[in-house]
Amino acid sequence: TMKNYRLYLIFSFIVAFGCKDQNSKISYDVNGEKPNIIIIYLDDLGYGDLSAYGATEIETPQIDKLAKEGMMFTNAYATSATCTPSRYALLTGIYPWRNDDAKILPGSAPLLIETDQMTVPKMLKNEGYNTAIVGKWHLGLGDGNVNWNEKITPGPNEVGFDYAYIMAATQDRVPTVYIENGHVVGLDKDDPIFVDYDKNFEGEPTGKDNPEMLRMMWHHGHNSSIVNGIPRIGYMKGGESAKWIDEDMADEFLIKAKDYIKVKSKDSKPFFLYYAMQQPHVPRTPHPRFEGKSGMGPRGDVILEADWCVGELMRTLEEEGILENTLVIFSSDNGPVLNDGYYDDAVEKLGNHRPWGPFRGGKYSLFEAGTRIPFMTYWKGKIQPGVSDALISQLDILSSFASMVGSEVKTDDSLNLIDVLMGKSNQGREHLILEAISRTALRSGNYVMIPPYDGPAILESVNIELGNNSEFQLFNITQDKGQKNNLAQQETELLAKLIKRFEELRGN
Ligand code: NG6
Ligand code: CA
Repeated sequence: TMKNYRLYLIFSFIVAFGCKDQNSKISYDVNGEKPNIIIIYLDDLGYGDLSAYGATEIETPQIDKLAKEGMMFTNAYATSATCTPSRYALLTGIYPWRNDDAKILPGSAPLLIETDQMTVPKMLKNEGYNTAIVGKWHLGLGDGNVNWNEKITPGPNEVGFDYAYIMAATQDRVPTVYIENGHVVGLDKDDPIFVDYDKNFEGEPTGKDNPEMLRMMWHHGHNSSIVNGIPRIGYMKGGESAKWIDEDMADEFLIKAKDYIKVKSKDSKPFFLYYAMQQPHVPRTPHPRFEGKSGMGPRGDVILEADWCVGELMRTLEEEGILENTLVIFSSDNGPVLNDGYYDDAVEKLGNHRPWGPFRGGKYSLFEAGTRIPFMTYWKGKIQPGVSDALISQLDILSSFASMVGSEVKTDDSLNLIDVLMGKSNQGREHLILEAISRTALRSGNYVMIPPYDGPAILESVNIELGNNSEFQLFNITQDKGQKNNLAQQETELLAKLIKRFEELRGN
């Protein structure tokens, strides 16, 4: 009767559309389309740091625009809770825990990516792209014995970037110089640079011994060489004329990124730009234009600065007439931290701001805020505005971009989720391995399973819960975002299933 008929209709509807989704490509027909691609990547920006993601104490209108006019992802992950492993996986499509060397690197570390390894820029280059990185590298340079006064190689140019304008590691690590295609910018041959991560150079002041020279005080670590009154990690000597000015770094990277876009937008080739910004990583050094603007101290100020930079970059795309021909991805390399080694008021002036959003933990943590980050895709005219809760990882960028541009490249770890990125499908991953300082956990469906780990519950220096526990932890992350309710004792069957899956995925 009527009721049966209705059921029949619903049933046929499910059959028709359910099957279609699986078998045929009703979704975004990529057709090897080759738009320009820009990845805007922030450093330590938390899920809760943007007004689009619910922040009420800070306004980020430019980045919000990407979220509101593009697809905003609420279940997207960085591949690790720290920078080097996260960036390694972003560029290679390989889980960072497969590589024992993918840990936070000193500024003197050798190149982490093999020169014969596939990378996002290499894949795109093979498909006719011009490729560039502007900003933070932190994936090692050279062979472990770099002479900073000669051509520094191998580096980004050898793993797929046609153009590279980078800082070697982090803003708090030496050498504090820009490197353009392997050459230290502005270096005076008569004042060579030396870098050492073990011992100081004779007669050089340090943050530890010369506090009178500091304009930013160190809290933990960060007490080696002093550059611009800021104590750093590692020792450095010479290279005076090449040293960057911290307050100008945002402008410097922005200018290089804009210049690259302006030149390449006139080319027949498409381009790929990896714009790896330094904010809000320490030391937080806003340009005076942004100083005091957030009322939250330097951490808030540099987020406002980054927001402005993103607006300028987008304006450049518009002025060059390539907004409708450019796919922009915005994200962050890991979760947020307040005090990451300097006294800079990040804790004191936080007020009601919650950089970690509704989640537990932060940078370094296996809890959710370590790797759950803001992530959005924007492509004017091609991506319809929307919010997606599909499970997706930055790991998936390699295979997804490859499929978009008609390349065969993929890895086992990196899934082709181009339809999800384009907002045409909500079928994300079923599961994902999360990583934080070489420990791993499993996200599967609505659940997160964290196996037992030794080690402190809290990393005291930064005041962040690491996720370590002597017991298994199991959370329904959809309902229990703050990971307050450990279900491991009651959901024993589910736990066993997830442990098994975790072990299969990890291969042990
Ligand atoms: C840590 C630093 C921290 C930051 C981090 C790297 C100390 C005590 N702490 O070792 O300040 O530089 O490394 O951050 O030195 S990341 O975002 O590049 O992973
Ligand atoms: Ca980082």
